[in-house]
Amino acid sequence: MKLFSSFSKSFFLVVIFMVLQGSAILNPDAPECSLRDDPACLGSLVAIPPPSSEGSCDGLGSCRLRVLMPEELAVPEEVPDVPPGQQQPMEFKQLLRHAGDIHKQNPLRTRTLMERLSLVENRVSSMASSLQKLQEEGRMDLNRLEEQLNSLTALLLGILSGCKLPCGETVLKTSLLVEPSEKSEHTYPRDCAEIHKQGIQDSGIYTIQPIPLRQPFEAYCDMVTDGGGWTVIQRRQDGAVDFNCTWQEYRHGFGSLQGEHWLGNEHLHSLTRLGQHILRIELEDWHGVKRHAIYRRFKVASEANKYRLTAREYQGSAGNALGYSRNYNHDHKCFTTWDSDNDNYPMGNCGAYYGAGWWFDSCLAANLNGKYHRGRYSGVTTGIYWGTWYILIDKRTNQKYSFKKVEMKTRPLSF
Ligand SMILES: [Ca+2]
Repeated sequence: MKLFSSFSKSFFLVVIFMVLQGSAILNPDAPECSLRDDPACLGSLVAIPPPSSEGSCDGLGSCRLRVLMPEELAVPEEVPDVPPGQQQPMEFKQLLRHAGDIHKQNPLRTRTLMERLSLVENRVSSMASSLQKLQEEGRMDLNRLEEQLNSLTALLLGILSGCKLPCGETVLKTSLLVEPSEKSEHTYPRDCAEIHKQGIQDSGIYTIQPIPLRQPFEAYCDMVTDGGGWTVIQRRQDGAVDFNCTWQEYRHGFGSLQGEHWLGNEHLHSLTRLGQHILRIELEDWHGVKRHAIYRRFKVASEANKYRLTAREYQGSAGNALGYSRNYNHDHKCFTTWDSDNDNYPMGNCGAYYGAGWWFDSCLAANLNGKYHRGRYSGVTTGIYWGTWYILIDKRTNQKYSFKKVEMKTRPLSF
């Protein structure tokens, strides 16, 4: 809840900040609005000082920001030229930096609060999609962004406190437009960690809702292991479920939450899209020996990005098979199934060859969605495999080893 609220709040504050600074930003979702080439577009973005009533705040559209904080609220007169080569979408940090440069280089002029708030309303949706895209691509550190934006809250409060009611009402209205999801439709806990924080410590199946307004779904919560609060995303234990499934099956999930299952790539994305999350992998061999692997940076991208895996900062006892070597590295790899080849192997489909959906490289140092063999087996390495614990091939017997039990689970890093 907190992270999502912060994210929504961040959108709002970012846009407020941009507008107050009077700086135009490139919006990758609105290419028709070329700040450099389109005079009409420029005109709509440049501040126009009011003809009279400066310093007053006596009604809608007449508030003067410079009455409150003249230095801080001064804005550049013109939208700056965009440096060659930077007309494509920029990272958010670059946008902020670019805005700072503008402020220093141009003459200053003010605009009314209502004009700025109007721009806020118009830009929220496109900014939201832009920032969401950056977040999904892992190019924006939400926590750092939140810190930066929190410092701007005082500025916004200063505006509100200095204006009469109509201004405040407009800001509140804009706020409602920006944060609809925060105020409703979040009827279930975000994940198992949130359930655990409510004092529930019994493992089992619960309904969770990582994203407000979207359909809630069920997941198995491990409330015991290492402090509990884990949302289980995969389990293997008896071979009851065939994991050689299609893209759509992996997308939605399959199996039984009580037993073997894959929670679903769409749900993995929902659970990990905002904030920082841990991936915990638990392995058990056929002698009852247990080991685990933890990745303190875990994320699954959207379907548009082929559910690309982020699995970094390993800890544990089973070895870092997901980051085995330069040539066998599952981090930052897309998901592949037999009917959707997104792997790094140009000569074929790793998913089809090894009979599993997984974040294949070219092809594997780990595959926990492989076929359920009972211990050792021969032939193609189709089993449940973790290359840093059991070697791929036993040189003595020429056999491979598959695990008895596997669980994959996630929870927020800040749990
Ligand atoms: Ca391929």
